[in-house]
Amino acid sequence: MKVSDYIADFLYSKGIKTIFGYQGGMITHVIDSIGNHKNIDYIQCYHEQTAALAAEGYAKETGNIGCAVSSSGPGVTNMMTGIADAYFDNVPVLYITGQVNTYEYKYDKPIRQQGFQEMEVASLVSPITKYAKLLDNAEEVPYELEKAFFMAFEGRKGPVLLDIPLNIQRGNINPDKCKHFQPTATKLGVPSIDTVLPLLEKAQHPMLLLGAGCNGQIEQTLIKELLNLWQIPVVTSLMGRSSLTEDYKYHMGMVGSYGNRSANMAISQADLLIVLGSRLDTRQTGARLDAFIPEATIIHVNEDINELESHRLPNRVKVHSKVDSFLRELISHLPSLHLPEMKVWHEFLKEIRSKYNQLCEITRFVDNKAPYVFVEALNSYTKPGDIVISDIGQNQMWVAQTIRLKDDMKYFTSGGLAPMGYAMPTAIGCAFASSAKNIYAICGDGAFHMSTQSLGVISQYKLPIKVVIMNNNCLGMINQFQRLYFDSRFYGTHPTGGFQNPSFEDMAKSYGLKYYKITEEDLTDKSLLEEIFNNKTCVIEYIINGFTSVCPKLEYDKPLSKPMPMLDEDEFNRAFSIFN
Ligand SMILES: Cc1ncc(C[n+]2csc(CCOP(=O)(O)OP(=O)(O)O)c2C)c(N)n1
Ligand SMILES: [Mg+2]
Repeated sequence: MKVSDYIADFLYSKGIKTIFGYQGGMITHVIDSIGNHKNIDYIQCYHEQTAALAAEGYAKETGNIGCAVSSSGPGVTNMMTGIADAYFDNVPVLYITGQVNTYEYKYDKPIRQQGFQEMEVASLVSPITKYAKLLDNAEEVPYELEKAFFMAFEGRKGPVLLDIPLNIQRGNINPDKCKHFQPTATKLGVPSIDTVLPLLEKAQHPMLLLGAGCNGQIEQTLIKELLNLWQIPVVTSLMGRSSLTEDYKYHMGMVGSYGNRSANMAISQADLLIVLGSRLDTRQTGARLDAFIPEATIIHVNEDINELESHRLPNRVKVHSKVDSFLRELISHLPSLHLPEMKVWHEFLKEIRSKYNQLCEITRFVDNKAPYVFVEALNSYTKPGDIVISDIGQNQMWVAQTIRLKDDMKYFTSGGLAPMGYAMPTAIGCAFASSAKNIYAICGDGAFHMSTQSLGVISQYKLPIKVVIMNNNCLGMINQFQRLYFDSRFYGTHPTGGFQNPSFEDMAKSYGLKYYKITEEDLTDKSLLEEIFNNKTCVIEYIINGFTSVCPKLEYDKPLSKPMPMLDEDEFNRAFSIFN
């Protein structure tokens, strides 16, 4: 059997029905076999970065593995942004890269390159993959595919890469005679939570922090079950943002450097924080680790032992466990626990939620409200089951702070690598993976410009994607930084600093896409918005005049409870007076 046909069959047997990629000489056999496979669609993505991120979107949406392919050399370097993104955000993706023929490959020769577009790949991507291998022996292909697939899901999920020379792709094997991989799963057993239970019984102000590890269906169901039994207040991380809808009474919002003020104020009063499936990075704790609930105990639940052991926060009880196993254990023990009542704690939180939620924040503190008003308007048009994806920059935080989730709605963004140009490719992957009727890809003008070739795929397949350009005519996130720390010298971020956008209207139209240009005034025109949001596929350019800010935003040396703009001391102290 031809190796490339075997690869296509294998991918289909693992439930992969769409594969994203970009053509090139060294991957032609693999793409030919995928294209010829009657049950797999090959999607030419017009940029390898688009393909790599689309495969991630596909994996996130299906809960299965995604797959992207590219040719050697520049094809691989273009894919690396997506590979790194999948690595930092724990997304299982199999990347298959073409390589020059084994007889052209330089191996250990002390030269830079022997074959045209040859590049050593496995070592290059090893820090951003869970497993990466050059397959220079056709007989090993079955074993390595099985191993790579296994590795992508083993423990903390992530990307894997197989680099396959052209002559191996076109070679032949007898799969029955090849070696196969025998997985030896290091399954995490049931966690011992005996040490944790007395902490729960002692806590007057317990709180739950939901991270990326809570986004799965199973975890979400268990969390709801837990909250039915125990009304413990909740905050989420950016990546755990869609693990719980905001209608839960004690959902305090998103925590962190750009978190909601309500969440950051609430968490500061917790005496016990149960962190589920989050690595507690500095975007959540703020850079002042010493000021992050120093008196509280943190129960840190994570399946990655290295995250538990390497973290710099001292006041943690480490629980090496998958989130679902921990939750099951916790739920089973709850009825026998004597948990302190939370009347005062709940009262305080209700007050904080009513005074410092994001809508209050916008009304009180945001000068240029236009971006937030748009997200608010979007909240009235999104429907259960929709997918909202935000890019990177201010737009990401406007959405994360303000979007309201409805049942089965998902919100995706990039947390670790945060590459501009994330939203449209990810939306493409989601569109091929799901039956969601509405997918919103919300981009900044900078990021849109950086990933415009994605419009080609969106238009070609008439994907149910509404692309929103939050056009503040600058690289807003960096521009806000320059206003804060660089005396408003706007190099590279603003028209006064040499930054210029093309006509997005012409761009959208050149791809044959329906295009709308709207401003804040148009947001009150219900029939116009109905018309726009009723489009299956379109580009919406939302013009934002003037400088824009994310609010609240934590300044570098401040504790989490005091984001900018800071409340005056009196008001701040009054907010916590219930405890005095
Ligand atoms: C590929 C890449 N380059 C640079 C950055 C650094 N960066 C983060 S946000 C940002 C500005 C984004 O501008 P825009 O897309 O217009 O979004 P806005 O902040 O204005 O909403 C930049 C340059 C990045 N995250 N990714
Ligand atoms: Mg911008």
